Amino acid sequence: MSGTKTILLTGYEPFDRFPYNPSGVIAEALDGKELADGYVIRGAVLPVDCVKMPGVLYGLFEKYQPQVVIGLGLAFSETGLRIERVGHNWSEITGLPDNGGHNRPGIPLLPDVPAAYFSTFPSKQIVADLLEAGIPAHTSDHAGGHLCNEMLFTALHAINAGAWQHPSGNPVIAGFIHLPATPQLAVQLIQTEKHIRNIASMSLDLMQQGVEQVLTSTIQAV
Ligand code: PCA
Repeated sequence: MSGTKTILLTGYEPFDRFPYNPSGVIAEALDGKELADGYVIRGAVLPVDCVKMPGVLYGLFEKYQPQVVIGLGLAFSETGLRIERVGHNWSEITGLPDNGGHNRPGIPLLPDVPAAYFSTFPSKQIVADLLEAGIPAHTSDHAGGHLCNEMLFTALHAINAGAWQHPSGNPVIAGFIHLPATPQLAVQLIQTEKHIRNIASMSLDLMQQGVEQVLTSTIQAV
């Protein structure tokens, strides 16, 4: 179902050495939830595959025609909700390959387009509202070189290039949130990865409450 007041909320499937990804779990849990002012969340889980992901994301945009597009992803050593302000035209997947078996040495995502775009959600207000709600959060100007940055850059480029438009004519708002590990995931990694001795974590409930707060702060700015 699409509508003029749709928020597309994406998360990711498990990847790398993480058997669980809170971002996909939260995106699915919030699917169908109604927020203030008639906004409805459409949640979806993206593949951690640098070749397939952009096509899946474009398909979701076509299907839902959202006014707001927010991505979620796991940043396992993070200490709070990390509000990403910049999507870079860069892809660097070293170490373990993505779920499609791809590594990337460090290449532009798209040739002949800008090096970066700014997120368009109200990042400062979002952090202020999260802190006010008692949820640790901070802004970040680098979303990494993996699939999370690719999602943010792909969305911002599609909007800036005019490929993604909302029926109302209002610009589509986009941004990305990195999430910490859950306590369960932190324990699992400490037990199984020799070099990991401590990892910050946050309960899934608190993260989900934080994500809802981000969406509420964002629609107030539309
Ligand atoms: N986190 C990775 C990709 C998928 C995810 O959940 C990232 O931070 O890029």
